[in-house]
Amino acid sequence: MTKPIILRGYQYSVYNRIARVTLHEKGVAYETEEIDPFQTEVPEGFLRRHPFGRVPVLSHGDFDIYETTAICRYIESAFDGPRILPTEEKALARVAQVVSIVDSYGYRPMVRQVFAHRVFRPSVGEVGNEVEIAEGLKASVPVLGALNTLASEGYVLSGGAITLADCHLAPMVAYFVQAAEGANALKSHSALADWWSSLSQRQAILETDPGLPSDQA
Ligand SMILES: N[C@@H](CCC(=O)N[C@@H](CS)C(=O)NCC(=O)O)C(=O)O
Repeated sequence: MTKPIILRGYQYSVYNRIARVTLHEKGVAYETEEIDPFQTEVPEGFLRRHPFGRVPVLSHGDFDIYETTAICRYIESAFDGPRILPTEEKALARVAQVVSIVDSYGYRPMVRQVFAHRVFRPSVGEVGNEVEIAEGLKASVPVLGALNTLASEGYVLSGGAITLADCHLAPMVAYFVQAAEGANALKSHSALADWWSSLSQRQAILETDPGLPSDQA
């Protein structure tokens, strides 16, 4: 009997979407369980699966995995489907670099500061903080610059086969460009802007678009 595959996460989480994009690119069917980690009380049972109370967690039968990079690498090796990790060593190194840049330097300014304060909070009736937006934009510029350099070089993010670099970066850029300031900042990084203009039309990206809470009102 095939073991159930359940992605436990929050529909608006970029990390949850990274796992979803990866599952879609691999053509793996899965169920979802909605867990909002920003609630004051994360369900006790969920903390047993993720001791840090974040999302997502992927459950394959009784095997639980947390940390998105580990989840995506598991999806790559446990299931058939197109390869999303290159075998060539330089391309593989660039994939790891993009993932690490996004996690270490991109997520907070691009998502938690620019997108959250300019787009998400207003969509739930809250007022965004302009200082957070300005700081986030400033900190996003070197991140876009570094990613643009890697996209220009050609190993990743440049129109070749889809890799985990695309899956990891796409949800962050999808949110960032919903802020006018974010869209503007991307425009001046032409290799990265070209990458996004093409990738944003891919089925895996379109199918996993969570929209905004206000879309459901
Ligand atoms: N290192 C974690 C990061 C996951 C993460 O930060 N997820 C966010 C949602 S996008 C979260 O659960 N935040 C809850 C919180 O910060 O309390 C991973 O790679 O999975």
